[in-house]
Amino acid sequence: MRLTTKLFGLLAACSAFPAYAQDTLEIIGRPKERGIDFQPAATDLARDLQSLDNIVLIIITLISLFVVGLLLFVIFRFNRRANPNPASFTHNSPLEVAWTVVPIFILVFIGVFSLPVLFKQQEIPEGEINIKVTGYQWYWGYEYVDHDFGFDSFMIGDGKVMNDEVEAELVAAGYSRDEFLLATDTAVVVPVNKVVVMQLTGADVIHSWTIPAFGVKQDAVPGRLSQLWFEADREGIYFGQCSELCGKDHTYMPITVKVVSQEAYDAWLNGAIEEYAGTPLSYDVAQAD
Ligand SMILES: [Cu+2]
Repeated sequence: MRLTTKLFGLLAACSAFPAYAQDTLEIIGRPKERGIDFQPAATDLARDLQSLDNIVLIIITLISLFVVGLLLFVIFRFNRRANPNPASFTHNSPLEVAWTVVPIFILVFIGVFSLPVLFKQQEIPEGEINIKVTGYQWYWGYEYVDHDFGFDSFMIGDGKVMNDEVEAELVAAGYSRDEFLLATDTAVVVPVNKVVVMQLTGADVIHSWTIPAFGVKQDAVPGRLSQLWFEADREGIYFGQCSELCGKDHTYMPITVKVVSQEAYDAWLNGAIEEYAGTPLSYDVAQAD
């Protein structure tokens, strides 16, 4: 059993070269058991939306405390015993103006911080790396359109159950059994500190592509092309999961992104172009014509 497991692992390691151009990458973006905080931010987008979340958290905490305080005040000050003869007025114009205007100011205040973050996400810059992402039931397809090649990305462990064989596959791919349900056989590989633009679509139903540590999430809708962008500033492995309920195996179409150095990316790119028959880097379009 152990021998077959090892052989299987070796085979897996040999047959899927482009998936792991590097062995020493740290796993940064992944959910933590009992974790309630954000994953470590690896892009400005993620940092921006995490600080926006902190601002909103402070505001809603203050509002909640204020409302609870008011409720307690009314309960104790105006109960039947403390206040046997209730007032009979029904309107108080200054108060009504106040509870309309104050929330408007609060919302405008939040908007001042929120809208720039939204625009930054949605205004897509010129991409240094362009990748087309297609959501399928139930896996992801990636096309490196600059170099005319593409590949599909499946979760490691077809049977969706953890066993020795799956563990061997995970280990061969540079993961451990902890990454079961997160790691994929091939990964999106991108260089660090480069603007990556992704165009997304769905082949069958709506899926959604996300990497929480990058602060990006975008629906992949059949018949439409939507875009997202990110510029990761930390090398490492980042996981995400399809985030739009898309059928029975929705749970089993995770996303793996490897952010690597430019040298590692170039090496990976050359290997991938060879493996997936992409356009060689030296290919000169003018000469070909
Ligand atoms: Cu899904």
